[in-house]
Amino acid sequence: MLFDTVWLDARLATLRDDLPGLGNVDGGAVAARDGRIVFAGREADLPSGWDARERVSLDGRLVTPGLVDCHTHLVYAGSRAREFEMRLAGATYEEISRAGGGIAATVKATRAASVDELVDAALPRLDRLIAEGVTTVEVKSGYGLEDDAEARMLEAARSLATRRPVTVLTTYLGAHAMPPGASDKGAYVDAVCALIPQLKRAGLVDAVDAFCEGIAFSPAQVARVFAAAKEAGLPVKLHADQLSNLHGARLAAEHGALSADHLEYTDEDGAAAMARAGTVAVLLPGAYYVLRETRKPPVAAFRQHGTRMAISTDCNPGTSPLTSLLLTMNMAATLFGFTVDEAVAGATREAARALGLASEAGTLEAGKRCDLAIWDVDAAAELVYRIGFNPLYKRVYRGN
Ligand code: DI6
Ligand code: FE
Repeated sequence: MLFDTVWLDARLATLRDDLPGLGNVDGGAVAARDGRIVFAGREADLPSGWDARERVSLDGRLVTPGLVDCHTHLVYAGSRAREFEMRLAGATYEEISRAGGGIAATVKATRAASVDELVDAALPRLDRLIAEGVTTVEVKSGYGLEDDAEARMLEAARSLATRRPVTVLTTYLGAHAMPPGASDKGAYVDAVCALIPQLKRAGLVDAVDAFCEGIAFSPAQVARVFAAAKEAGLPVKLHADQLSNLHGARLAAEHGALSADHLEYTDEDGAAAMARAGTVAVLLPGAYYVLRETRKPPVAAFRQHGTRMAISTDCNPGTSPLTSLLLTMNMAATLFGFTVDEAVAGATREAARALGLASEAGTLEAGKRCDLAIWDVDAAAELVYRIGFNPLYKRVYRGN
């Protein structure tokens, strides 16, 4: 068999679901053809008579699947650094909101930006993720909150994938917050629902998200958005139980959502419902940290019920200005009690699952996209343990 490229003398963390731990393989090799993995396993088990256009020896380095950041608000304009200073000086989030800051400030700047300006603003953030081995990233809208601006955000997100070697999945989050100045939530939810099929027809959107919270949208309003998504043939996900328990986790599970995200206030019933539905728990320690939250997501209940757990940066200008998935892995361990295996799986296999990409990405297995992160470390624990250190040796995207 002729490979395009074969990587030899590697230690693999395959993340294969049928193997224990990280599915480690010592003395391993990965072979690629046409951008896909055609072999991942022990070098000694390579098919007899193989040949390759390119052979790369990795001198025992660790290979993981390319990292997957499955929940970001990477596309937005403006900065909220000044607000951060105000909060450090004692101002509350509500005071800043009333003074025109908060989400409204980002909405104002985002509405004023062209698609090109949104792309230019997002690229430095995307580049930080890529520099740490991210090969797939999800990007949400939700700072336009009017049809044209939401569409521009999604266009910018789509355009990122033409500017960098990375897979971008786009999510329409019209139900993120009420547009500044508007007060009729029912009417705004109608508008969100009406836009979904148009965005789908325009090829701008891969999934639909909503923010279920007292300060955002009620479970009944979210259910309407989900029904419109289903009608358009789009999968759904939910910002759920971040600040209070509105039973968003159960709501997401009942709608067969790909994921429910945040989940600090989720109860055991919600965790069990998610496990039954196969809805992934996406935990976002960056937002937990920035908000100085003290209530932790119910990790023990997720483990007990077998709810799959992913982690993500939640990169956004307000509550998680975070562009490091490695730091996110450390935070998940330090703040939420994740094991090393859970943290690595959470940023690879489970994050891919949260995007509906379980058959395409997230593990080193024949048939999947050949997206790799090659690390200058002795053990996977190094990826989780170190803070502010990037040991990426090389990133491979679709075999290159
Ligand atoms: N949850 C959050 O914490 C952020 N959005 C969301 O759905 C807040 C975003 C912001 O402040 O800009
Ligand atoms: Fe978010």
